[in-house]
Amino acid sequence: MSKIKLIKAREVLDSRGFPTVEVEVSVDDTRFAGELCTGRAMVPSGASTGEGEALELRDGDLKRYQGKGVLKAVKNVQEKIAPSLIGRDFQLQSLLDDALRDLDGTPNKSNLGANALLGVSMAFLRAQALAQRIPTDQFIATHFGTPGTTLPIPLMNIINGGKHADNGLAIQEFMIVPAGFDRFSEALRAGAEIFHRLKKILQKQGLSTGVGDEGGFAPQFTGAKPHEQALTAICQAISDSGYQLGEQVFLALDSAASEFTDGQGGYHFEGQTLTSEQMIATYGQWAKQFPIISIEDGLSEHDWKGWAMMTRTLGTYCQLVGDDLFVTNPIQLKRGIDNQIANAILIKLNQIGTVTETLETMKLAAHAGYRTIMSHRSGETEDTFIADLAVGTDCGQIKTGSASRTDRIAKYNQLLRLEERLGDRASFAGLKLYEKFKK
Ligand code: 2PG
Ligand code: MG
Repeated sequence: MSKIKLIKAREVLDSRGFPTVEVEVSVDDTRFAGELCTGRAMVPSGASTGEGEALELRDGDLKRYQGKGVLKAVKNVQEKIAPSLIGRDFQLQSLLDDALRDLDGTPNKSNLGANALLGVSMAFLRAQALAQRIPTDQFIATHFGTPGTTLPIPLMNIINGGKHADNGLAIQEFMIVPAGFDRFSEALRAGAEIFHRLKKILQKQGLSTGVGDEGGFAPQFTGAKPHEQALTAICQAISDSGYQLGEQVFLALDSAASEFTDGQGGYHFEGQTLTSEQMIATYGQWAKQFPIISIEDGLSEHDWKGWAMMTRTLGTYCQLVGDDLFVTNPIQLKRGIDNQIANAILIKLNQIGTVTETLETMKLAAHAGYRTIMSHRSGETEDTFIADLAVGTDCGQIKTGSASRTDRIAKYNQLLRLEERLGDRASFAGLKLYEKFKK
């Protein structure tokens, strides 16, 4: 690896128009003495965050960006991190990340901010890959010890609800899962075609086709069962596009259920307060009516008893994904594995704050037979790091929004480039990933 020469940070804007941290790390070029290789990275930001996430440092100065400025985090990079790292030669990404964690000194990065640390961590990785003339995804693959040739199944969030929209749907994400294809590019094409078809269906029903934070539609369904209306509209869009429902294209949900609890173990859902058992029964019923293959955060992050029940009840035929539940944290995941809670984990770099810890969590998941899904945040940027990370770790699934908004499409476009570059070596995760769950 090569010596760090420069670290620079700045405040930029994310897809919601709120500030976020961008970092540039420059290292010595391994081939040309005196030249530098510069890696740049931008940090995303969530809206429906898990309580156990690493701290995203915001200024709190209400005179700027409603308190959401990140100048403190930028200053921490420039004045606390840079002086201590510049001139050092970290032989491994993990050593750089250890140094960052030591500088911060807290378990949840609350001293310097996870947004400060993660920007440096990702930019350093990119700089090292550049210095060694290795594409970022392949550099990650070498580190992770995987082939780095699997293009992920896209979980495309085409109807947005919950905290990402303003339409009264409790459930945050209704995703299509185009898994039954030979290539990523074909799956993506199907996803985009279904998205466009859904627009026509919603228009016909007189519903709005404005999009939410992740580029999916955010219609205001007016019936008594708006969630079933959403699922029905999506199924129609899949069939009308000429794809086979439950053979080629499946459905997935992210309930983000922590957001609609009543604080006493109940769930506010379609005008009623439901128990955990009733929520599970609702999912079970839907899974009979619709080809739902994956449910994320189906219950609250505090409802571990409910989660155990849900895993026993639905876990044999459905991927059950812990997001707010596990917050990409190995300690939380270990607790889940030990108690047989969920069977998959959502992976978000900024929930834990460094690349190395993210990879550790993914390794732990893989060893326990849990699936891993690479994920964006609802507040994103044009940074495509997660596309490289998904391929570099062969994780098999990526959740990065709908077929609109450049912040989402940027990741899909990077995956198209990776598929092309890998050529014959590329494989698509495809149906085999869900073999276990197919009814
Ligand atoms: C989620 C994410 C991304 P947010 O809940 O999975 O879709 O949303 O970034 O708001 O936490
Ligand atoms: Mg989620």
